[in-house]
Amino acid sequence: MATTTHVFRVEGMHCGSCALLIDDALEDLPGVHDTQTSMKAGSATVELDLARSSPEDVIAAITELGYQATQAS
Ligand SMILES: [Cu+2]
Repeated sequence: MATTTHVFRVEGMHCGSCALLIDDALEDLPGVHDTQTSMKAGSATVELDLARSSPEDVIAAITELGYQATQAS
């Protein structure tokens, strides 16, 4: 299966646990192979199998936790 890397800008993180919380939630999404969320950078980098989840699904999962996410690349 093929994965592609997607970068999301995330607003509203205020500490390292916010980033861990987001990583945990994203790893539960089908088709997510790796995530790296950085509070410092205000971003989440996600290795995603687009056949199983879309960037919109990633945004929805982050939004559900109370943060604002937009796709950066
Ligand atoms: Cu926090």
